[in-house]
Amino acid sequence: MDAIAEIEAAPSEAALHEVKVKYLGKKGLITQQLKELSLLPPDERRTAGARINALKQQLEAAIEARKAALERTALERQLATEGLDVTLPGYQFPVGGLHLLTQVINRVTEVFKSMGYEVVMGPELETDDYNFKLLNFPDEHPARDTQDTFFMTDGRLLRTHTSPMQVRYMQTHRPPFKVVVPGKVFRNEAVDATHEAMFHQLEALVVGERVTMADLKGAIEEMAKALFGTAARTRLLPTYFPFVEPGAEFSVWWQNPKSGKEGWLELGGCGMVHPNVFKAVGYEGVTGFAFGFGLERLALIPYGIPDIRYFYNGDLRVLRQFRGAL
Ligand code: FA5
Repeated sequence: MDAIAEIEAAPSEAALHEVKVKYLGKKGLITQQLKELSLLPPDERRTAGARINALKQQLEAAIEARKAALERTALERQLATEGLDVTLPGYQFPVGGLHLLTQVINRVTEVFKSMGYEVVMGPELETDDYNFKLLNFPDEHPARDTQDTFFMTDGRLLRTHTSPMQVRYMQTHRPPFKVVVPGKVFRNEAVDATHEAMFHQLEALVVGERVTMADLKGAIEEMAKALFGTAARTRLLPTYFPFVEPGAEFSVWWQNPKSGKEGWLELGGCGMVHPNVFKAVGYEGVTGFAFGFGLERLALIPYGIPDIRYFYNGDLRVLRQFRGAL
């Protein structure tokens, strides 16, 4: 059998090694021939040497090729027996998610950002001045009773609404501007299915020259359409808040696409900024509107959540249902 055929037929790496030793080892046939070159006359030596060297290289290349082939077959055999079984069940890694309320807050602030509003935050611990007095709630005014809260011994209180940020923002900025303030608010409430002692509001304030009630209605309408679809409708009913004049409560008409249930969803209060509030911050020659509403309300009804307390009792069976809801 010639050497190349012998190499190509070697059934294993060990057999291939033996063939290699037989030809190229210290006492191998090729090595032997190279040693015997010196016995030849000089003119034959050169051609014989070239021939033997070429043969040697040929054999070396064949050995390398055979080695690679043997390795490949071994790997294939190993994969066939030890390969991954992709039908086995994988490991489940728990994945967290944003709380439904966080998702709602993010979504609503995105809507306002897209309408050119700036988003700012304010302190939850407030003074009586910011929460009431500068918003035109005089001392002893009965409107204060609608928003009872928790007081610190130094007279500060947990804010009952996000409206104090109207005053704080106006004191530090010049009009025109459009701003929204999301955040936590607190009230001394008898807690029930629709009232919590801690909840969230979003306040909007727009001030400039010739800002009108039509702009207010337009802003609420745009928000409703962005949140509930282009068929959404809004309604304003006159009501009283000391810091706006005229004042209104606003609702959106809302329809659940799944259950078909529909109705007016009362969201919050709104109105034109009261002249006394502008006076308190030293603004002249401008008008403005403000509105504020409960973010839990906004999430409760559309998602069919029957009780506001589900937002805060940490029951994962409830919260998991709203992972990535928006
Ligand atoms: C206010 O808080 C005014 N600051 C709103 C406002 C802003 C009027 C700007 C005019 C201009 P009211 O007390 O009605 O208003 O509360 C607004 C909304 O907060 C309510 O419509 C409701 O959606 C939500 N809300 C009020 N109390 C609770 C509560 N205890 N639990 C959950 N949500 C509440």
